[in-house]
Amino acid sequence: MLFRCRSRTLDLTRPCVMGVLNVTPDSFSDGGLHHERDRAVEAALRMVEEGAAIVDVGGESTRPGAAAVPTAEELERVVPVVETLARRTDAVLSVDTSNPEVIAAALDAGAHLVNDVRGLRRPGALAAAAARDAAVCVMHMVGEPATMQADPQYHDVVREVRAFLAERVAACRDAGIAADAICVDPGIGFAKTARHNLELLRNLVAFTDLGGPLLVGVSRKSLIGMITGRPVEARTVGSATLAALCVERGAKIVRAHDVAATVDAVKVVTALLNVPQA
Ligand code: 7PJ
Repeated sequence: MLFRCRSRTLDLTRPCVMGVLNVTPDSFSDGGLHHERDRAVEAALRMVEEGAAIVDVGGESTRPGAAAVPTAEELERVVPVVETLARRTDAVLSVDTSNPEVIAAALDAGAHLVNDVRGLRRPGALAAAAARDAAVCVMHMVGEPATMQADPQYHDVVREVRAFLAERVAACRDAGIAADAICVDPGIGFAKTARHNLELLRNLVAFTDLGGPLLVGVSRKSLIGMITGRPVEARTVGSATLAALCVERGAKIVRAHDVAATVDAVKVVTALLNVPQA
């Protein structure tokens, strides 16, 4: 299965890891935008060395309850980092944004893939991606990050998330995005209770026939914290284990903070999946 991301093509016969690069003030603690950018670039290059096929650059926190970031600030964080990385690595560069101006600017700076937790539903988002022949990841979420965890309710979470993703894939196709440039994501932790998340993960195979590769992000999420009782900085093993199980259930891209550990986990599962049957 080939995933076309503008000038890059990923062969997802072997599942891959998308490394998470947060370029937000809270993630790179101390002073100065320059310093912050340099650290982000170094962190991204390290992830590529550790085996990440994709680096997901995000300038807006989409964690539950997070505040919105003004466009100018998001541009200032994301664009220079993408520009530098486009020169310094062959990895696929993804931009984690819902903002049409940021989508356009990041793609013009050399990004290949738009990863939008809002499923490219903001006016102009789809057009900005399509006009630049970008690849897209459509993720399921209901509402906005600030309020999404208030009281999520579904009658049948698997069916509803699946229907949403099918509709978003159709919208992307209608906007002119090629079928082999679209991936789908059930959005673990986005407007979902722990039970919803577990139900989706158990039935992940239901999302493998939507026409594009399946991407899943579980890394360090509160679901892992709930299961293991561990704080965010001690969730590597839980996250990598769950990522491996996602791959076993059909995920082709796993989004992760701890790239080296996740790459190993994915390699182990992939080896088992590829054992020739006698
Ligand atoms: C996801 C994401 C995810 C995709 C975030 C966090 C929250 N993009 N962006 N899928 N999560 N496609 O990393 O905890 O699950 S931000």
